[in-house]
Amino acid sequence: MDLRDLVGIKYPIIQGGMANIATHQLAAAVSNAGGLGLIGCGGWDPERVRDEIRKTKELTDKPFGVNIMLMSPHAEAISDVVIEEGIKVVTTGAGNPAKYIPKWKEAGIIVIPVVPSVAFAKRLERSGADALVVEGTEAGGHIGEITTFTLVPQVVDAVSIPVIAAGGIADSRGLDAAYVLGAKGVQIGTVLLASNECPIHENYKNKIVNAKDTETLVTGRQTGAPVRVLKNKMAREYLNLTKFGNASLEELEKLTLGSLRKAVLDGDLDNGSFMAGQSAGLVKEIRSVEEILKSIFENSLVAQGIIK
Ligand code: TUI
Repeated sequence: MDLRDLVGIKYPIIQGGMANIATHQLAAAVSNAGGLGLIGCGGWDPERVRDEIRKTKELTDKPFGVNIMLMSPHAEAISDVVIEEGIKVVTTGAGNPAKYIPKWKEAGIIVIPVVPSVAFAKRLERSGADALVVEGTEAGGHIGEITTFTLVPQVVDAVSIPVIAAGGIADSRGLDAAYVLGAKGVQIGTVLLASNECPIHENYKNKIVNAKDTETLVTGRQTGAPVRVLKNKMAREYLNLTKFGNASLEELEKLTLGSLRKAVLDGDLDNGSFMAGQSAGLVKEIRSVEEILKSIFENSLVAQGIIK
């Protein structure tokens, strides 16, 4: 089943649940433009999430969802907030959501975990997921090892629920390619960073627009939480510290502590963690969310019915 029919939206496009970035402003803008907006809970506490949900409801009457980052200490509490607030779609990342799926299904929630591997995809299909976002290593933020181009068709062959492709998709060619690989929708994040409605510092948006193909690197491989970011002083220092595999976790944590917030809120070019995917090189201008979604879909062969 296509993502459009599964969640009742105009374009088969989900917004990534970007921590500290995917607030009610962005989620509502994406939903109002015809995609599926998501509130990205990141490390927020349950009351902040509830507040963001209520603000989103004030801004849109279209479907929207909540992304729960499972490494958060608040994940368990947030798993109840989405039920209490009548949320229709939940996506998850950075962990295994299996223990929450029964109560979410009972509440009528459509559950779409983000997965980085075939094994994890199969496990979550068995646990009752309705669809999967299959995210390749091209994506920004916390990532798996496998590329979108190889992972999506392997998961499509391994499960019978709809697969939504993520990682490296920023234009209509990416959407078409995802559908040719067997996906029934796409998730985008990086291209939405360069939107008028995205509530991040101008420096962050400009860094995306100016990025070339080789502009990202991956930190945190040593600590087991690889994170793709745009190159800067902070990212290089981090890599230097981990080069010989002997940096202490404390040292690394000190460097990353609050660094995403420094990027998002202060636009701190040296010390911020500017999470972004490899598709940053494809993003050339800052546009409205509506223009971005429209251009991705209306220029696609999927829109013309040539690819199904
Ligand atoms: O989750 C994401 N992307 C994210 S989360 C995030 S916040 C963060 N920042 C620093 C370190 C860690 C988190 C920023 N970007 N994408 C979905 C995703 N999920 N990518 C990889 C995974 C994943 C990884 C391991 C999912 C499950 C998993 O298995 C865990 C298990 O329990 O077996």
